[in-house]
Amino acid sequence: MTSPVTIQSHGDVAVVLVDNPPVNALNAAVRLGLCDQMAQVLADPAYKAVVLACAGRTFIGGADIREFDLPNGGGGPGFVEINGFFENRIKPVVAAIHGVALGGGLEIAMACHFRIATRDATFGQPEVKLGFVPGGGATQRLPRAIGITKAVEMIIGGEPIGVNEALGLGLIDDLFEGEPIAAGIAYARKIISEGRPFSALRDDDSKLAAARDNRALFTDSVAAAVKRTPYKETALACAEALGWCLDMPFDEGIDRAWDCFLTMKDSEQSKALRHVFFAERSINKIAGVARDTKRREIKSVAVVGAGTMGGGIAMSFANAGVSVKLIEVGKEALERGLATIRKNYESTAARGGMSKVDANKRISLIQGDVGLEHVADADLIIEAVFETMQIKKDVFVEIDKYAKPGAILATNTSFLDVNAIAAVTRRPEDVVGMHFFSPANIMKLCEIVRGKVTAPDVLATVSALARHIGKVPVVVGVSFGFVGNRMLLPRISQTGKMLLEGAFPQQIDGVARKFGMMGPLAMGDLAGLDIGWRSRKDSGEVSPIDDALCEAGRFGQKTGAGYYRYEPGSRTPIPDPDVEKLIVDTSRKLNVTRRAFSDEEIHERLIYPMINEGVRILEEGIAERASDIDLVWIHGFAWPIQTGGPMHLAERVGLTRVAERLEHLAALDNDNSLRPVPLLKRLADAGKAFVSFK
Ligand code: 3H9
Repeated sequence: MTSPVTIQSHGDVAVVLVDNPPVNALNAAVRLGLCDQMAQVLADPAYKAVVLACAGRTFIGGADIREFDLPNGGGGPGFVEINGFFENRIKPVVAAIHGVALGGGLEIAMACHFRIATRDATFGQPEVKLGFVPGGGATQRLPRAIGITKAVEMIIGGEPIGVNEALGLGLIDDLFEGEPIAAGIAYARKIISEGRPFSALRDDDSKLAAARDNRALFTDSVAAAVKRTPYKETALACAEALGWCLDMPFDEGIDRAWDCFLTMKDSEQSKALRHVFFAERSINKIAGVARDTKRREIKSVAVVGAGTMGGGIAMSFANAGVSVKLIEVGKEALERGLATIRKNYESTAARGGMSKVDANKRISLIQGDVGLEHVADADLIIEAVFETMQIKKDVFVEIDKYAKPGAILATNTSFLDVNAIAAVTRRPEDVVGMHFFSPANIMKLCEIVRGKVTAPDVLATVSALARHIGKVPVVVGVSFGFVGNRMLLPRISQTGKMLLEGAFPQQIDGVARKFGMMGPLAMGDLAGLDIGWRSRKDSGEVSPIDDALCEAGRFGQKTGAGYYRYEPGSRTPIPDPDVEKLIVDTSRKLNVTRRAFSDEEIHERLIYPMINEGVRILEEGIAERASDIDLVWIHGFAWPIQTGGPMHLAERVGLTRVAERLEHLAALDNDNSLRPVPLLKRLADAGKAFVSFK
């Protein structure tokens, strides 16, 4: 088998070239190839210097994450051995970097004596986002390269930096234009001709001196970085490993960090985060849409409806630097919408969340117009009007009248039938759902709802555009509530039932919070209880506790009281004895005997019926993959990413156990709707995973 690592001989310079598309990940073959080829070039007296470069679109994107689940990590040499070759004291080694140098990629580059890069290169240690500390030496070399404070920021923050910063910090030595191989050779020749001394970061503690003298430099930067990250547990482990570079010899720090990496990569949390990493890549593969599908050109975007959702959607575009037109049917509604947007940006700027200049720039990217005829020049029109079928249909008839041929007509409906909306137009193939989640300028999810006849290029175009504005586009099918809201319904029903039968809001929310999510009742208060109440009045449905709260004028945060009470100006929910009384009275009125709920039962009732609905969604083909459902919940409902989403969690708990507990709940409540759906039973009985279902 040919090795993905080869040697190119250029006189007295050897180029060690990695060619392992798509991102030159360090799998076992690459690691072995690096060791073999480096051993060879170091031993060959013909070479005075070595260049490490990569073929394809990027330098090394990191360790091959797919190998982490293999026995023995896929085999092959480890990082200590590989880095030893690059860090040799025999010949200078230049890393010529283009694209990204991430994780193990940057770690190998730091073992080289010199690093040069193209202007568009980026450098980072994203391991924290995968649930482990960097294992290939970054915790010991990065602080020696750029100082401990910045190293803490990069390793705990996990965000990459660009070349200007890297150059300023001394992470790289120079920039180059053009091809990495030619540039690497030229740089190596310069070193040889100048007889430039070379040394390894392991031998240079100069940038550690300040923090060794004043520990607070380290501890303060750790405290600030840990405060900002959602990955607290891993961040603390990274901090501990970084501290070793101040306290112990280099080799000991390297060995301990490696051991720490090995343990952490096998944790449930890391498995879940890796699942999310691959889930986020797999959404690019849409059934029936070829990867090279030609996308429509989107030069101008219009959002119809300047309410909360419309405004949030417009802000999402402006935040990504894309100009957008906000359209209303009346001047007053438009002005109110634009004023809210302005206020949002100004208050973010006042809090220090962005500069005033930036806020003004974003405000100026949103232009308002009155009248639906103004959609005429838009390539994409996103409707975000009131959630009523007749209103949506009326608006689509109008949009269809004015929109130019080839324009994409998207609806932001959160529940309604996209096919019925498409059917009122003369171009149903151009109609698609783009379901943003509230607050639309913050939440990353966008459910791309595929209608019966939505054209493949429409799906490809809106998915790419959503990605361009920083959203996570998940293609879903038409169904009441699509994926996210449909799965929310069983949770709402279980929550109402538990309240009526014996639990109080703070207990239910406490269980959800412990799991890592906002409590469903505090969330209800935030969203406003009156919205559901009004629509139940129209439909004749009842939700006894919610209805009783609304009848008492408790609409949630907006009235200072809902499931909780709120001090003026505060969003902190405070348990309220009046609510407990109202709940107990409602139970009594309905002759429901109250009982105690254990936290475990609450947890199961909140989560397992949702999972059951998720499996039904999968079985019906409304979601293409179980991992798509996980992304919907992580990016649309702030589901704790560390658990990998509801479907991943179900697999880790065991599908058999989930099915058994659902049977138990169904029997307890005498409620067949809680019984495990056939696919769940089938997979559980066969010991199979969701991925086996097609
Ligand atoms: C690490 O290095 C640990 C160290 O401390 C060492 C410890 C000893 N492995 O994102 P894309 C696949 S941990 C395996 O669409 P882009 C990806 O799944 C690692 N596969 O492209 C996709 O496959 P497919 C630290 C990987 O241009 C294809 O490549 N490194 C890996 O938008 C294209 O990916 C990271 O966390 C990988 N490491 O972005 C970096 N990376 O086509 C993770 C990618 O079948 N990677 N794939 O769907 C990234 O951030 C982006 O992929 C990158 C390219 C910026 C590199």
